[in-house]
Amino acid sequence: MKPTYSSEKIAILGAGAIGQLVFHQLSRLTQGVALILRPDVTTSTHSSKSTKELEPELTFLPLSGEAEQHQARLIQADDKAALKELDLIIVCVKAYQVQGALTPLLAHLKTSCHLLLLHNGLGPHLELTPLLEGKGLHLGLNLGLSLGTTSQGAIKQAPWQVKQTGTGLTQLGHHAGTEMSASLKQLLLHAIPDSQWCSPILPMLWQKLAVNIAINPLTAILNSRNGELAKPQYRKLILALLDEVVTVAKHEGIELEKAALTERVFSVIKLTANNFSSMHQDIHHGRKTEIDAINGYLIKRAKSYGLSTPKNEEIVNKIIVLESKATAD
Ligand code: KPL
Repeated sequence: MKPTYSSEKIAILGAGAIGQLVFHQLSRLTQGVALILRPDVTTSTHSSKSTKELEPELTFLPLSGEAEQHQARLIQADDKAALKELDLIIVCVKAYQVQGALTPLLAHLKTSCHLLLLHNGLGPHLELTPLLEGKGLHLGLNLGLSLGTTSQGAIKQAPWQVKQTGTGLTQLGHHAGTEMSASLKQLLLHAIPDSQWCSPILPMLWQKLAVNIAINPLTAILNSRNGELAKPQYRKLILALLDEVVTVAKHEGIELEKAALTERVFSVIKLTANNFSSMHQDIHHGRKTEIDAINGYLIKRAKSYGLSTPKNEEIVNKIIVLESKATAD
């Protein structure tokens, strides 16, 4: 018999491909998972006055098996009563959108609400931790913050339709404030295939960061699929980027093993050889990239220790040029 988790009130902030994928995975086990309409975005789906009453049917096309439909409850960002009830908000917006999307909600959350950030790259947790602690103390809040990373793949085919494009490991773990309740952890780990709770979580996020540092910008610069990076002429540059990651991580108290990291990067290149990385796609579609939260994050952390990261700086500068051309077109 399927376990039920009816008492937990969960909402997802950011109805992109990963947000909707996680929505469906949770909705298989529990009813009433909500989507919070982002306060910093108005789209045609979000702008109608009647959205408060809307409960759209979302469609999920899993990798195998029949299409599934789950009904979502939409929560407006100013619906204080609905926000106050939430036990968990899973934040699935891009790293550079986290603060803008989350800050207006914080004052309306209940004392024990928990936040889980699930985005590529790192950085928002550093801005958020003092904000949460500050807000918490001031408002008597006791929020908790968990962080995660997922290698699952999905694409959004219509505003309320996602197709799963790949399976992959999801790693979640505690970062600050109150720990997530055991029942919420259990629900997440049952709902998301191939997911694990990691303690500590930061070393896992740094390993994923290293993969993104090595693959994403290079594929955008070369205008290539991930598999191109398996060619011997790119190995030296990839190793140099990873050297800088290992050095900065060490200053953060995180030991990354260079050989294992290199093996992981080349294994991802091989396993995703036919894919276009998310940064390649951002440049291709004229969107802002996540470079600030990926190679940019490494550079920022390096500077705080007086370290230099010339290879990563070179790469970031190239992406900035590409990004400004792409977004100007
Ligand atoms: O996470 C990725 C991304 O594109 O953002 C990788 C692992 C590089 C797969 O494309």
